[in-house]
Amino acid sequence: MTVANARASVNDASAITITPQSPTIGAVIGGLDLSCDLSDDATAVIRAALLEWKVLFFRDQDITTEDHLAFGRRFGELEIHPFGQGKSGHPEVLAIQHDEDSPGYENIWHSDVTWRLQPSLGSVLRLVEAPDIGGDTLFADMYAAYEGLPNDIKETIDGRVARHDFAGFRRGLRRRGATDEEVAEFDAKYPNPEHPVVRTHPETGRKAIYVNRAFTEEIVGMDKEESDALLERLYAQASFPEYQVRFSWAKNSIAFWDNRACQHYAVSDYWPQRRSAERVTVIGDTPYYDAEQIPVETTASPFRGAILRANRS
Ligand SMILES: O=C(O)CCC(=O)C(=O)O
Ligand SMILES: [Fe+2]
Repeated sequence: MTVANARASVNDASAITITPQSPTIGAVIGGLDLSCDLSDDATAVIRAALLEWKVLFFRDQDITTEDHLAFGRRFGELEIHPFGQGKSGHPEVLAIQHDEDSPGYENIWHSDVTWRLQPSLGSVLRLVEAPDIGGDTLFADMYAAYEGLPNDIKETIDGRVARHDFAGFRRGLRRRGATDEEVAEFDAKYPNPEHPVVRTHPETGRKAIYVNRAFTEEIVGMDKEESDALLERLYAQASFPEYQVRFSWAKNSIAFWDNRACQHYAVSDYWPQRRSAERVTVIGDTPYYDAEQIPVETTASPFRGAILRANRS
């Protein structure tokens, strides 16, 4: 992979291989060199694979920051994270670094930035420095998690909305000495959005659980006890291995996930080793619930696993 003539050649769709990593979620993509541009056809194949497998993995992508940004932009406009650390000179590149002095904290099931009115479509994360061992990331198929719920819970949550907040980041602001006025500015800029508890995916029409332990505060219109108990039950869905895939990173591995269809959990088991990653994030649309939208057929759907123990009475 040479950088000098990096954008001279183009990836063609015919070379792409897609290797599933579990029955419903995760596929390794081969045949692409992301230091080269994607043709329109190749972009369409990757987009379709993302919709089908919810998270795509790429290996050995020794690419520049420009290449990383160019790949992300093939799928939409990129966001700037208001609280995270941007890479110097590249505000759309979020630097996620952990070491002895800064242990990983993304070890909580979540979908990114659901405290935004328009949470991201997806993220493209590239590992820049891998620990010797550990530091895997798990992804959970939230369509399968929804499909695996007992009918009475589905009936209770369909059409409901939940309130989201950036509470963890607000605590971080306060720790770093932000004034009340500064915090109030962020509160005004990112007012608590209400998103559907069950989200209809805008491209597949499939239904996914769209509450997460990191950013969801409460289900609107329920008393607190009832809302807390129901949220706990929904959060538990992401934790079942039947809905998951686990990715072991190496330097220059990339994961591209659909934030509307899956949640992720970065295992924080490598401390005090160093792990360093860079993320570009594609802006998404306003989440909605539409009971009538007809889901598209995919080979990876629907979830056909055994009934989970949690559903047995
Ligand atoms: O470091 C990782 O593997 C994932 C961290 C994370 O939650 C993210 O990049 O959104
Ligand atoms: Fe995340």
